Amino acid sequence: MAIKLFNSQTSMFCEKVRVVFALKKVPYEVIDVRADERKSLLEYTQQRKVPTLNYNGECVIDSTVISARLEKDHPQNSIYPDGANNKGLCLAIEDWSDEVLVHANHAMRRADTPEAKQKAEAEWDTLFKTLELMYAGKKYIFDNKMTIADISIFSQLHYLYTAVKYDVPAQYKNVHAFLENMRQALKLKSLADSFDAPSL
Ligand SMILES: N[C@@H](CCC(=O)N[C@@H](CS)C(=O)NCC(=O)O)C(=O)O
Repeated sequence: MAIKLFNSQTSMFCEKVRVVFALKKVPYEVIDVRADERKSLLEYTQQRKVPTLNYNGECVIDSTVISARLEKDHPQNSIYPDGANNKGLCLAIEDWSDEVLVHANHAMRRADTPEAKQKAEAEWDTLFKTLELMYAGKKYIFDNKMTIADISIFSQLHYLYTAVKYDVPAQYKNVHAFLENMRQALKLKSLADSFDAPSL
């Protein structure tokens, strides 16, 4: 039985999972949920969220759970850093990115008045300052190893750039350097491209 990913090409959480699949070189089939307005997803799971996996017959929902599950069965090219302390920190950053950066993304995307835009920019500014410190003098959060923390952060920043069409201000040099490192590692021609490579 094949692994099937219920996918939306524009979802940041689906992109996160596609990167994990690619890093681990695990083959999978894509089911585009937009093709039938999520009908087959609803039939299979009784819920609307992607990414969802039909993992050899087992239903796995949520990018964090899917990533952990892939790691368990396919430990090659681990998405976690070495050591228990670093793994805990990595999981906390993954969660922060998935819950906090996504909120700022939604706020920016939905901002339809100058006041709302200003508020969303202020929210992002605080987050960029945090990210700028996280990436100071480092290629990835855990030095030279790309982990799920970087992948989660990248998928949110990439969504900000591509779907929300908001550029990271030039002053955040470490954030720009991180985006460029990820662009190269994921073999994207440009940051405007969505990541859909089957393997890296
Ligand atoms: N925490 C979940 C979030 C998933 C999520 O919010 N997916 C969005 C797309 S980015 C979705 O499918 N929303 C459709 C809906 O809620 O109806 C994860 O990490 O997978």
